[in-house]
Amino acid sequence: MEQAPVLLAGDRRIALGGRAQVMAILNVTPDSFSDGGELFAAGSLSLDRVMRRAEAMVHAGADWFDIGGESTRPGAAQVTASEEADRVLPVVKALVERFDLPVSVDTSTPTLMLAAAEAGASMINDVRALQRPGALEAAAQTDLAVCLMHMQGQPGTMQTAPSYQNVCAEVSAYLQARASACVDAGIDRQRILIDPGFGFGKTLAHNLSLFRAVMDNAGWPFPLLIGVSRKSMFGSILSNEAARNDAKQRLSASLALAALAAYSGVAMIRVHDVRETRDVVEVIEALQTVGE
Ligand code: 7PJ
Repeated sequence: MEQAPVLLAGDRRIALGGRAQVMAILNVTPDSFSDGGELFAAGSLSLDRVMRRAEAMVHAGADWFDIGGESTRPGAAQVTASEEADRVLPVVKALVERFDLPVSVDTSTPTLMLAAAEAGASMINDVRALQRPGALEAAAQTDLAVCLMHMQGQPGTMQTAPSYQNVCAEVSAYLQARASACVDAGIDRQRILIDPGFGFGKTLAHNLSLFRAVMDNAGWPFPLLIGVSRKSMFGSILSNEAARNDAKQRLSASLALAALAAYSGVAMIRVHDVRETRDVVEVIEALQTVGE
């Protein structure tokens, strides 16, 4: 019999295959495109504001936190490893102390991966799929789960001229190769999630083709994490002027894809709007578990 899918994340064993997990985005950057700087007061990060936001997210039904200290928005200022760690680590420590939710750290920085593990984090979420020198080795030294995301190019320039022969085949092959590198480095297969990286070096057509491949469950080699919340692809699709110009006006669009992703069996959905997404995934779960 096939084993029930599970995600190993530190000392947690998280059952997959049921309701899609809701990962709550907590950006601790001053310049995020969708919730830029709200957690800052007088120019510096307010731990108090972060914890109040986190508490609201727990009440709203979050299953995970995802903490990011580097903005990957095109044109965002580069952050040094020590600035990134100064933003992220106090938050990870405070969240682990206060809540029972697993904490993911959105980073490509090997020293921060190790420090986050030490601080009690459960997952490394790397938009560069552990390609920075030392990142694979750092992740392998921990027992955290890893999310490997596909990106073409670098954040500053990735949207200039994205180009693929066959976007789905290329993204899938890349993620398979990065997962194999992880397994070769000693990372248990059950610690790995993969993510097509919506909006990271992709045109609207690329994003839509990839999402169709998610819906078709087209032989993805590992459980999927999906991040489409408030992304600019919706700005290009929608006729609604407000949503075209303002990321916060893209809730319904984000929920439409959250529903389809959940119905397609993705393991985790990374979102800003926790309550609304949790409602969606619970309805989908009811639909999928109803008796004959
Ligand atoms: C993603 C992410 C995503 C994963 C960001 C934003 C930009 N990590 N970090 N997947 N996006 N795994 O939230 O719009 O799509 S930052």
